[in-house]
Amino acid sequence: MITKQQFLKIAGLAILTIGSSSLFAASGAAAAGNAPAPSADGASVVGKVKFTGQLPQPAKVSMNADPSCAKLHPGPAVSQDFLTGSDNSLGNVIVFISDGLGNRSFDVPTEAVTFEQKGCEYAPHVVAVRANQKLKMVNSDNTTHNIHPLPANNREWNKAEPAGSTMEESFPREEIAIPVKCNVHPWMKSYVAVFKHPYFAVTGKDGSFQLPNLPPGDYTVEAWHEKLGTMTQKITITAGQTKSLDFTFKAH
Ligand SMILES: [Cu+2]
Repeated sequence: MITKQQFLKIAGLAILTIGSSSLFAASGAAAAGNAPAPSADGASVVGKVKFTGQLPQPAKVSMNADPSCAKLHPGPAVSQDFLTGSDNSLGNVIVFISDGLGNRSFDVPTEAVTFEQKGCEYAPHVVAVRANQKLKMVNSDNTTHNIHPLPANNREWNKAEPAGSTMEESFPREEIAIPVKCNVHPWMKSYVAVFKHPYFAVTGKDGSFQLPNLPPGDYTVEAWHEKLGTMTQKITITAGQTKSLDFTFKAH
């Protein structure tokens, strides 16, 4: 049995040996941010996000207002704000370096990050991109959706997207995170986080994350959850070191 994280690690190492950083970035985009090119003294922060206490049960979502959506869900659809796994692990958390990178600048990946509307839900529910990186929005449904980001630090826009179509947009400024809604289907909500650097990850339901290829230094690492807020921890890492760091959110 091999976990997704182990797979990504192995895949990353395999690609490292053939020396292609662009392939690594493409394969790691969903789970590990846009991994920067490996460097000899690169350090890593790895860990897990958990919660204590009792989280609310995921709210049931009625899609009856649009029968084409409702028929895609034989069972009840549920909101994705609390994605949990066994062992109190917490998904849909963005873990990122919030301070310590100084004035370093990083090339923007040429690959787009895909953000899908499928079953009248956004997939993934929380997506992260780099500033000025293309966000490719795909409507895989047989109904018209509408994508309406409500940013505080970027330009607001609001576009209808016909069934089966694709469009691209980008956000020029860092913002963690921009709420996105669909004006056609009021239950559709998601978040897009925009980073000016590549050191971020969005947890899956197993709560695990990794921030690879960090230059040695002193950093603040932040974890963000749409309902539970943010937590920060300070770390110092030396060249080549792998440091473990866990975050535990209190349910309230
Ligand atoms: Cu919609």
